[in-house]
Amino acid sequence: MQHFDLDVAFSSPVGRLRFIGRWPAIALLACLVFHASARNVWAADARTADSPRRPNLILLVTDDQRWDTLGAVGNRIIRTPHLDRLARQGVVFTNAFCTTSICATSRASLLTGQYARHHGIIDFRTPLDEEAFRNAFPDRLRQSGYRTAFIGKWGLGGPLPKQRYDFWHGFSGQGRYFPKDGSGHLTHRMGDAALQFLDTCTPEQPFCLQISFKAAHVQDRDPHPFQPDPRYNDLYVDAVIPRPHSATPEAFAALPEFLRTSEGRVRWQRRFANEAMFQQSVKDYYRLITGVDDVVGRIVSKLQSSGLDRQTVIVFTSDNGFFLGEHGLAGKWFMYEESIRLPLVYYDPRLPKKLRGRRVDAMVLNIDIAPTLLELAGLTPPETMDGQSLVPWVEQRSARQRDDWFYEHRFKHPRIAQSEGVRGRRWKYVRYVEFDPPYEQLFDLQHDPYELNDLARAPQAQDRLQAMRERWKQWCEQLDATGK
Ligand SMILES: [Ca+2]
Repeated sequence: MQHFDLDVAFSSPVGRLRFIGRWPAIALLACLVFHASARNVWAADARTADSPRRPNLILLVTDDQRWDTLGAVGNRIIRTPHLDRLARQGVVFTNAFCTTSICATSRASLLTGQYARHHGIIDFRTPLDEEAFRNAFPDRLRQSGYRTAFIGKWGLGGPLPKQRYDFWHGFSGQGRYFPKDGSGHLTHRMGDAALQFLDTCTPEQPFCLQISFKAAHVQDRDPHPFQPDPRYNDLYVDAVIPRPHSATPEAFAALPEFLRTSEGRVRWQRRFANEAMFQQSVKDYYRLITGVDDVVGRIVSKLQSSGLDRQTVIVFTSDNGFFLGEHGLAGKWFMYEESIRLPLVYYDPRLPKKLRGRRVDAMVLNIDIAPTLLELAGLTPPETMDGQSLVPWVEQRSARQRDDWFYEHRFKHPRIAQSEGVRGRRWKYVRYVEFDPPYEQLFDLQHDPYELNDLARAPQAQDRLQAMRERWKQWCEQLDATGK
């Protein structure tokens, strides 16, 4: 601050006149020379010390990690000490959701800040088009001077966009936890790549690093679906994972037939069909997440040792949730809470103490991440973005509370019924759009948080059903009117 005050004294007319009145001409000349050099010194200082400097950004995205698999949100079995520490020193969003619960679509939403209806990615083959890339956060940040990096599962179709990043260590498709060359578990190797990138970072240029972990996604078409690093084999061996409240034959029997015969049930048979399978699958799923947590620890240590920690914001989330046997199902896709809720930890070392260690219960979405990163970088999100920045929630500035939001899942699969819906704070409306007439569900989340009692055909709920149906229609019209 002293520097700043001195600079003002020299710059202001009053300050100059005072000097001219007292000093001879030679002293005035010396003063002006000093003035010019002082301005440069103070300006350089301001860039590094008083933090008008833009923060580094790290976005960590896990795969298929459900919202409640962090110690920080009350899971007493899973071990995630490094993420828990970030949560204690940061902000946890306890009502975070994806607008589409499947890898490719949700990742496109993370990049572009858009609903699927707007970015148009509903399968694993279609790439983002050039305009979508240009409006996505990595391009915007790079164009504004950030050094950008991507590590891990790209998850979208088309050629890998290596040239759009300054540092690229991504892969297409699903990847393998254990590569044929025996070079170690994929999560650990992604951690190595992250440290390699951080080694090349300096305080002079802000960076944005996105790591998209494969964990805790299953290894598809493998007899052993959850494949953690053997170093975690001793973890959780004595734990007994409690069966989820809605993982009952009655809950399964209450589903419509197209869900009872869905891909969710096919995969349930392979993972959760009996108690031993359930314990094994969930423990391995937890081990995969603990592996990610260790990488988070390595990244935080590296930031500290390289002096970048005080200027680096870390946002941790997942692309979608995951059933662990609820309703007799596995996988995701459908609009049940287990499938659509995300973990979301936000850590900003620059936050004052009074803003740390808080929980925000406002409904926030995967489409909010991109505008958040842009706001942190001092950029205005492009008009294409549907989401809204999380920064006002974090800084306790006035933020617009969502009353509801739109869900859509239009991936074409013979055993995954396409759905749309509206998720309000209390009411959830689901519409399986391929049936004629559409099959609807209505849940009162306040009185039925496990979604065991579908009210869509209950006489007393018909007014509410009609209101939610109208809301769904309004959302469709609004999004169709603003999209391409
Ligand atoms: Ca996923």
